[in-house]
Amino acid sequence: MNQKLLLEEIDFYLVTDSELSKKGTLSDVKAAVESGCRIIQYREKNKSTKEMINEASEIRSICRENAIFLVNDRIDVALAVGADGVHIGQDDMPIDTARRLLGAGKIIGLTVHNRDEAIEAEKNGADYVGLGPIFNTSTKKDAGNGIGPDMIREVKSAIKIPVVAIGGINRENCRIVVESGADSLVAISAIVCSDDVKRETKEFIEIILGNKTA
Ligand code: TZP
Ligand code: MG
Repeated sequence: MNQKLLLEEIDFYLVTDSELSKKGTLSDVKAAVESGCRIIQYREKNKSTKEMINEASEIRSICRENAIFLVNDRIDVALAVGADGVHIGQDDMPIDTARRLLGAGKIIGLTVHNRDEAIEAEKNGADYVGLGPIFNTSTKKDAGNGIGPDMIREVKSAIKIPVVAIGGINRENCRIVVESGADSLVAISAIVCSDDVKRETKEFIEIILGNKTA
């Protein structure tokens, strides 16, 4: 399977959060993949490297043929478990260094906040950009204020690689995100704080697909 081609077709993207999760990261990943989520980013800020490698290997197995599996920040963990790639931020390892370590076949996503950063990300070889926070969010303490959905259109018109929208997105406001041109969207708290991750994921996917084909 060519993961980079598949990336173009992704609609709903789950990022894990063990601090907010009601049922735990592995349970969230399993439920989301069973509901049709085809991209998972393992984002873990509190566990030891050993714990992360154990958990990431399990996620690798759950995703296997059904979902792309990326690791946030930790290129070493991604390499150790054979993940499909990484998601990095503006202050993490430079893209060209990450590319050298990972190889051409792996996916590298970069967080951007505006058009200029998105153009730079594409130029430096990112496979997609994560744009946000679209709305205010308390999930990422240093995310800053919401940039608003209009920024999605602005960034989309400037680059060719997929744009993944993130930050404060829930079932009520996700239509405007899709209508503004996002290729894919992330919801963290809306999913992992839910009592029924399976149902919540399905509902997001249905809304996104309904709006994409409308
Ligand atoms: N990066 C920008 S906003 C954010 C991250 C990781 C948090 C998104 O979480 P939520 O709960 O979907 O607002
Ligand atoms: Mg980071």
